[in-house]
Amino acid sequence: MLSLFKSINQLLVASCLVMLSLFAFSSAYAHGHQEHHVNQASDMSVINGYARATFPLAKTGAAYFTLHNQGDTAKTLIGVSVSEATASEAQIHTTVMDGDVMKMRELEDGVTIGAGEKVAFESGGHHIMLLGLRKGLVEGSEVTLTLRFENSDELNIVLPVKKDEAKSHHNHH
Ligand SMILES: [Cu+2]
Repeated sequence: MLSLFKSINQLLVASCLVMLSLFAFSSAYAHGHQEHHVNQASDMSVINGYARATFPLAKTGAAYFTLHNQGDTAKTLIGVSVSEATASEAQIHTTVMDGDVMKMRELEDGVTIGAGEKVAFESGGHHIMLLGLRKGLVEGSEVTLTLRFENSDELNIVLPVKKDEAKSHHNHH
């Protein structure tokens, strides 16, 4: 009788250990899963970003920056959103020549930044187009953008609104 009691006790201890290890395993799994969902595009840095100041009634504007992918895998920027207080929509654009005419086109497949590479979004090339501006873009204010990458990585950036330096510099000549 005593030996039976002893073995039941051992069984309980053993099953308790199994449950403990299962619990540890499942919480570790949940933790890893959670981290994947809040993944920030931390390998991506934004250099020299700004949005170009417009006149107050302007309905479209543009934002420029350079993306530097410091990670070891290529990343694709697939979309951009803009705070609703600023504009109704943001699109990834590129500039193409149609004969002698410069035209802008939406890049619906996004832009891939290779591992270790930099891609410039600049006047006359790729840029972020802001559509449906509420009050234009006032010099000295800020624009908040969310850059969305493949694998649900996101990067929030705050850009200053500035006069186009390249253009005003060019006007001096
Ligand atoms: Cu554009």
